[in-house]
Formats: sequence, C-alpha cells, structure tokens
Amino acid sequence: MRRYTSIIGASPEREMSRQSRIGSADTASTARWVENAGVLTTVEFAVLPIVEALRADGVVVVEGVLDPARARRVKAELQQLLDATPSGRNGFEGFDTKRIYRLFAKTRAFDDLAIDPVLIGVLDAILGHYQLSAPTGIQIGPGSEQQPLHHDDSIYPLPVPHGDVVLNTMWAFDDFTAANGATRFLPGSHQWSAGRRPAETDPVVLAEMPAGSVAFYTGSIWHGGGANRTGVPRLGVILEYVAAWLRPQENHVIGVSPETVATLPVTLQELLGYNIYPPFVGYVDGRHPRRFLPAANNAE
Ligand SMILES: O=C(O)CCC(=O)C(=O)O
Repeated sequence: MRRYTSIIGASPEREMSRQSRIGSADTASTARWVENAGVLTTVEFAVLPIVEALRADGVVVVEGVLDPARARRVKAELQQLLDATPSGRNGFEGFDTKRIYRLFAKTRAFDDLAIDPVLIGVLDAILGHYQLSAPTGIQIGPGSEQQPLHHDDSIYPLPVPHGDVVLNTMWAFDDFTAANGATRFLPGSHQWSAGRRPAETDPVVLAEMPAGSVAFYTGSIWHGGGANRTGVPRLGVILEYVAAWLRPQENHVIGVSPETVATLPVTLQELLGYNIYPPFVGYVDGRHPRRFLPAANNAE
C-alpha cells in the first residue's frame, strides 16, 4: 500500500498556509517530493499522488493530515456521543462496535474536513459530481471480531465493471494497529472481474496508521474492519461519498434539520443533498433545492 506523509499541521506556519489555500483554485497542486527516512513525503497534502495511487491500488494512506491536538479534540467530542450510542445489531455493524450515524446532525467537527480542498480535488477527479453518502463514526470495541470483507459500491446493482461511483475516506482518531482493528484492504481488488471474491491466498494489507491519518479508498476495493484484540477501542470516522445520481446510504435531508444545514458552508449543503445532478435530477417544485432552506444561504 502506498503511504504518503502530509506535513500539514506540523507547525502553525504550515497550518496557516493550508488555511490560505482553502477556496483557492490551485488545490490540485503538483506535489514536491522529499525522501524522509525512506518514506516518500509530500511537502503539500496534494491531489495528484492520491488520485494516482487510488487508480493503481484502490487505497492510499496519508499520514499527518490532522495535527495531534485537533485529532485529540475531535476524539474527545466523539467520545461524548459514543457514550450514548448503542452497539451494532449484526455482524456487519459489529456487535461490539459503536456507530455514530447522522454525524452532521450531532457534531460540527467535520464541517471543514468534509470539504477540505484536497479531498474535494480527489473527489472531483474520481467521481465528478458527488454527495456525502455515509458519514459515520466507527468505534471497534475490545473483543470485536473482524468485519466481513466487502466493497462499498456492492450495494448498488450496477453491472461490473463500472466507473467509480463511491469514494471513501477513513479518518483515524486512534492509532490504527494490527492488534486494535486497523482496516484490512486487498490492494488491486478494485479491478477484479465480476463475481471474483477474496480467497485465503489473496494478500491483505492493514491500514496501520497514526491518529490524524486518512485512508482514501475506492468503492470497489475489498476491505473490512479488523478484529480488536486489545483492551481499548479503536475510533475512526468514514466520510464516504457517492456519485450525485445515486441515492446516498444515509438520507441526510431527513437526518439533518434544514435549520442546521442553512448554517453550513454552501458546498457542505450541496454534499448533504441540497444540490442537483445536471441537468435537473433532484429539483424541488422545478427549482434548486437550496431555495427551500430557511436561511440566507439560498441566494442562487
Ligand atoms: O471500521 C473499519 O475499519 C471499516 C468499516 C467498514 O468498512 C464499513 O463499515 O463499511
């Protein structure tokens, strides 16, 4: 699995330079590479290398996306939600795993991350028109069995092969290790022919990564959460996106109140369903759905 390191957040100056890029047109910046103790390191958390790795392998890990303080803050906020969250109801959700659904109704911690310009650049390249599908906190508890291997786009009855319709990102808020349930991936399986299923002999790679890292993976790659053989939980958050012409897994228009959505950045409003797939899929009464939000952000 390719592994890149972002130095974003490593120092206040770099954090500032990242902030100053938000909203600018040059987010698909070319990466400049340096060799750092044998690890290929980007000097910018850039789009192109991620897209190339996704096309080749179906998965790529970028370390150091969130600085440790931010990762700790978000984890603490999510922990409060998890305290009131029940465990899973089946083997896929995980009987000892907690899932925070309806994430954007419950926390503001991901508003900027979901529209990070580099992530948006990757989505533009891979999906074109897209929306949020399943933003979910996933805390794999001690004693959890490994999740069945699956590929996220299998829920859509599309003929195989098909173009990319799903792109997922797993944000680590604990160190992901082999022992605590790091996500398991079968690199290259996003290009398997129709009907092929994982065999014992297929190599599995673990997304072991420090807290603050992000694993990007395509909807066609086989993967699954790992077993947690430690005494402490493993927390990650998936921000999963799907092509704008398909139904998202979670119905955000019902799940997140219009009053809340109206306070969010327009791009995030669009990602939560207040958008059309050109020319007019998703209209309301013949008009752009954003016009039906209650607040001032409905000028278009
Ligand atoms: O928690 C993980 O590592 C992966 C979870 C996953 O793939 C899923 O629930 O669809």
